[in-house]
Amino acid sequence: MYKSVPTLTDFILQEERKIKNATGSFTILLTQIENAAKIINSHIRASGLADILGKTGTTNVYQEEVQKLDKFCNDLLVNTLSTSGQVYAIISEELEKPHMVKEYKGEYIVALDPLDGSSGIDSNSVLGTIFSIYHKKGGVLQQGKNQVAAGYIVYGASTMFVYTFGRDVNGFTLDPAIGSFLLSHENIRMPEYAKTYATNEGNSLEFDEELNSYLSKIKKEGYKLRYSGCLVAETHRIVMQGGIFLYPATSKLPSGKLRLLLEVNPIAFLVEQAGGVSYAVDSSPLSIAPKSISDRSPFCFGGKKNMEELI
Ligand code: P6P
Repeated sequence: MYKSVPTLTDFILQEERKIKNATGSFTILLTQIENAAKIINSHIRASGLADILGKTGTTNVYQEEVQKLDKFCNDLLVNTLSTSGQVYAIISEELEKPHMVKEYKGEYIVALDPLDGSSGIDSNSVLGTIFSIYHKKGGVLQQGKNQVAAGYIVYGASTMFVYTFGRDVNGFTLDPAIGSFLLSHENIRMPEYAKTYATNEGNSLEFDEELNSYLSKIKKEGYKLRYSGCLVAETHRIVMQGGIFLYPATSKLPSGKLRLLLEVNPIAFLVEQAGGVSYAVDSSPLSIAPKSISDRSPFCFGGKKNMEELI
């Protein structure tokens, strides 16, 4: 008897059956994100061939150069989610203000980084998509602890869909032969301690003294540096193998660089569900009340013991 490995769709449906009076709305939403991820994956892997490489000549609200692939991914996700019938509003790194869905309004608000690490497109680096889902009743400026679900797609050696709906973290690997994400990493738990750190050492002249003394301490202890400039790539490595990530406030960026709603909160939510610890200024970023959709926050996360050592 062929024992089939659950697909992402099977898994979402079986989880839905555990929730009484579930309407299937969340299942449709997640499946639409999955569909968009498959299309993004095929474009990323073909981007060396199609004329989808390169810059659009425009910049986004964060004054970051918008690559053609960024725009493609954003437009695809916004269109897919807007027509899913499950979404009330979309917040995206590529949109100046929330996109309020006009027809087929749904119950959920989705915050997106459609293509994380896009500065690495032309160098064929690992890229990602980050998503964060809230109920609409709290509006677009909710604390990260209100998230219904959060996750990322990492376009690496293989393409994986990793997400949590607030209980545990599960990873699905795309099988290109059948075009389905298959459950490959059930209930992922982040290792409590590993001697690897990820930070942009190029900014260390702008780090505060305390942080620099922590960094020299761990270097003396033989930590390895692994840093790719793509939050999803760092997150996936640390979720799987342990370690610590730091993007602190610096003298040039006193609120840090990472976007609270689009990057910090979804990753923090997932990391904490995998048994890791996340930190903004003096506590988890999930309790920060956002003031605007473009809020930034200092952010560090890692294995429990790594974070105890830092804090
Ligand atoms: P830096 C990518 O642009 C991003 O938003 C995150 O994915 C990544 O962690 C960070 O910025 C990298 O920033 O300043 O080290 O290039």
